[in-house]
Amino acid sequence: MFDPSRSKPNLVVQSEHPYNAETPPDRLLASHVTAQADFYVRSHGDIPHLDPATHRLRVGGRVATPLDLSMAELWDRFPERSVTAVLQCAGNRRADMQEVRPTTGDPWAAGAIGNAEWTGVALADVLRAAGAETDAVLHVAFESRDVIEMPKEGRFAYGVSIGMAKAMAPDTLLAHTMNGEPLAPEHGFPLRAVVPGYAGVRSPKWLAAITVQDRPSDNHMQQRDYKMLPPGVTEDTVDWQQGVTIDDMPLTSAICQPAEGAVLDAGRARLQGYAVATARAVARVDVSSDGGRTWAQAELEHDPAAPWSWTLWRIELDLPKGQHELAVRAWDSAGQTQPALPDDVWNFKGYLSTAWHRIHVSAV
Ligand SMILES: Nc1nc2c(c(=O)[nH]1)N[C@H]1C(S)=C(S)[C@@H](COP(=O)(O)O)O[C@H]1N2
Ligand SMILES: [Mo]
Repeated sequence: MFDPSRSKPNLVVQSEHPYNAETPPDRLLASHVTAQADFYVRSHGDIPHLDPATHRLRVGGRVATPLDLSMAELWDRFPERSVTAVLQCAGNRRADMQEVRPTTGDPWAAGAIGNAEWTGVALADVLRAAGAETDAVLHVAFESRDVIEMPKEGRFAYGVSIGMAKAMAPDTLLAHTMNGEPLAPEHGFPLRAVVPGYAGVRSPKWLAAITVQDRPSDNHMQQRDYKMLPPGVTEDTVDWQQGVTIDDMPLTSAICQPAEGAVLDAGRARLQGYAVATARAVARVDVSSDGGRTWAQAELEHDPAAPWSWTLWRIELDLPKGQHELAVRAWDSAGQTQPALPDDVWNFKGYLSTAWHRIHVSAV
């Protein structure tokens, strides 16, 4: 059985059932890839314990040759492929938004994110082997083995979908390995999808079935959750058909050091954190020690061979005695940057909380 206190001793737990826990800021900085033991977990239902000897992947729908593959067949039949990519929950940094007005969902700080090297096979190779139709208007729906229980919806298996173009992209994987280790049960053992740049929700764990179809998945997770909604909409008035599906994640950044409320020695202080631009590159990271009135440019560390990976940044700033509001904002290669205030992006689900990340410290 999965024992979170043993397998994930460093995480900050948001909820025990379902198990949701985030990486503390110092562990995010610990290495360019986040150790599996430190990697955040977001689950909507149980954590199934699947037997890799009997677990199978079915591929059907608009395909010439439906497939029904054992894990051994899946890994033997297709070329191995690795991609280093960020996985981030659309609810990352929701806590900032909740200071504006309450939202539904767990109050994640900046740790519902991690960067990992994922290894498996390209989804595109599997779709080609099945003779899938690959017209860009089609969708690839996924179904998983975990069971979600909701007051209104009842019990159902997790399911989501992605568009055909993203499904055929060479970096979209069916993965068995994370940072060179088999996936842990809580990360989807023995099989998960990894859809780089997309919100974590589109990377189903415990994957059991793939269907090529002419419409998005009709699963609750795809239809009535994880959508962008305007600020006036509430839980009672929401029309999910009007929401925009969250796929690509927006530009974001966070301060991981120092911690909120830290008391520092006056003088030189080192600030560090991450920035993520998903489909684009992080062009610049600005850091402020006066709440955003003036800015200095951080030093960036990015692996050019790993475009889906995050950018870690660092800077030393002079902090005189007193209270300071530290802030960070990233710029991408298209010259776009982050909104200043969580008020600018508030929505009742608390998704895509990407305003300047602010940390309050005192120097003595
Ligand atoms: N089957 C299944 N896949 C899932 C989920 C889930 O609850 N069940 N949660 C999704 C969400 S919302 C996120 S953010 C990521 C989290 O992946 P991790 O727990 O490996 O960090 O998994 C996604 N895939
Ligand atoms: Mo998520």
